[in-house]
Amino acid sequence: MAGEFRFTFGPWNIHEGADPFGPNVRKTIEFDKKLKMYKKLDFDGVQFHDDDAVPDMDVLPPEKIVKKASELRNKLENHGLTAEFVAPRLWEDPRTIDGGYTSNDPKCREYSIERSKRSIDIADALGTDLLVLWFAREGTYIREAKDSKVAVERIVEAINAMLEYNSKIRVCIEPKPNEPMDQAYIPTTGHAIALGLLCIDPDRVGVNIESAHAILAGLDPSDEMGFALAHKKLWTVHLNDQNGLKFDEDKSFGSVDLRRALNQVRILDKYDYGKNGEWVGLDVKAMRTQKDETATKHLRNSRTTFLRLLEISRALDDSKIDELIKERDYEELEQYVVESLIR
Ligand code: 3MF
Ligand code: MG
Repeated sequence: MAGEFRFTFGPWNIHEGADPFGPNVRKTIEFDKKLKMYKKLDFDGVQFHDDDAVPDMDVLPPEKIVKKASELRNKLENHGLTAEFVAPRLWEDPRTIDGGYTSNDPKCREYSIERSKRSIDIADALGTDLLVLWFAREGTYIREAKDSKVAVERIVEAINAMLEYNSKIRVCIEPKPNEPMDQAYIPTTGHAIALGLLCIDPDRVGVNIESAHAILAGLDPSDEMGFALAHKKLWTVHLNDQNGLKFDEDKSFGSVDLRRALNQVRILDKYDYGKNGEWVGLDVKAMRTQKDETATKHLRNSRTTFLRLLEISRALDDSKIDELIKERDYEELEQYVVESLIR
């Protein structure tokens, strides 16, 4: 237990504070300015939506997209930053209203697959082999709208097209049970890993576990991580926190339930997460009430909390824990863990 962790986040984590009931409350910070903030916040990696990297990609020919992404790679290098992953944004274009890969309209499905191939080109040009798929609209508002068996087959077909398109790319599924859809087709880590087994090259399909998404599915994020680790599928994480079953809050890591956060840090540390180049990703949002000047604190705070919990976890006496487990004295074990957090 002595690994080093490297941290990453996406530019969308510095945002204007709009919610479904109110407009922006903070000024937009342009992308180049955001890039300058990474190192100051002690982050070394950047996660991208495809159009964070190449904003006008839908109107550019493939060669131009690659050229722009290569220019961005130089810019990242100048900042001492690394691109961790690219994720196709398949939830804003009118062609993705009824889903991307699972849309009932074949033209929309085709668009989604083509767009994903362009995302892969961007990943390639940025020097990463990781493509994250958050299946935002791959689900339904009403169950009768889509056939769930066909939907799964269509997602498999789309992933196969990506795996065939680029022999190096690794596809990393970020499961989430709901929001924006009422019912999502790939709600949990188990679903994501099982989906990978249906693909032509299961070794190149893994998962991105987001704490809040697991909590929204009624699951413990560290157990989801354990499941993925047992399958050697935990290729990235989106750490954050979530206060019960409501909208996706993306709260700062550990801000709701420190013990739940401790257990995530602990399992990552125990199984040498990061040894194969995995990053500790955060997917956190500043509160809407936060003023412009202080709207990056949620990132620094989440990283600090992770590292503080790492210290606490490493200070726990494993032989004492083993003894309490042997004695089946879980009351004492629970108190030992709780005390470690309130000292
Ligand atoms: C939604 C999310 C997304 C994904 C991102 C990368 C906007 O709940 O968590 O963040 O993480 O699109 O896949
Ligand atoms: Mg996320």
